[in-house]
Amino acid sequence: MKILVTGFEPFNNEKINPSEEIVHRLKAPMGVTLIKEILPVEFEKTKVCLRELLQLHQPDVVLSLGQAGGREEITVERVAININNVKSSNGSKMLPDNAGAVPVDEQIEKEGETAYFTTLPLWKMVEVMQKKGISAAISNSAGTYVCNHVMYETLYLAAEKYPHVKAGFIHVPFLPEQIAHREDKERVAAMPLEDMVTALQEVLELLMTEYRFI
Ligand code: PCA
Repeated sequence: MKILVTGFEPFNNEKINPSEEIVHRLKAPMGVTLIKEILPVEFEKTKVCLRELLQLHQPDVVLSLGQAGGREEITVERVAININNVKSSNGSKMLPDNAGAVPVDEQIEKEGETAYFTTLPLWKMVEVMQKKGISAAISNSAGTYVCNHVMYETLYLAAEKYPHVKAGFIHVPFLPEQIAHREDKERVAAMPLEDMVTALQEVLELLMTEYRFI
């Protein structure tokens, strides 16, 4: 079986994105062809990239990873919504993507569903990480930025064109070095890279056992 695992380049003035570091370190479980890709933090480009990647590799499973700075746990996303929006919830800030795009409340796919649920086994994924002693939880919102966009697009493509493809998204916290220089570092969560890699390697092994016969 084939698993496509994606991470992201850095964004929002960071020099590093933990999701990219994790992807580089993951190993293919036995019997799995693991394809690794680092995506740009750009709404438009990721849409094109995902179409090309699914067409080219024909994966059975797509697992995408991204940074959710401030979260304490590794979080498995339940749902992706049909909205691109860079405005913060109280409207006070905008975070342009790495190409400078600033969509506000734009639909991702005119013909798409309002939302898609992950087709990966949420609770089992959380449990295998917790069993390794790593903080993990379900998240009920992937936000409205590029991560939600990537999760939505993948599930949209799966629903429309690749019905056998299982797909989902995992957000990871900051790395310790990302918060070391911050004044509020006492209050911002971080997790060592080693733990994140251990957790995600467990998730890959789980996905292999869940889907090896499809
Ligand atoms: N996190 C952002 C986009 C890229 C990333 O790593 C997000 O949560 O949308």
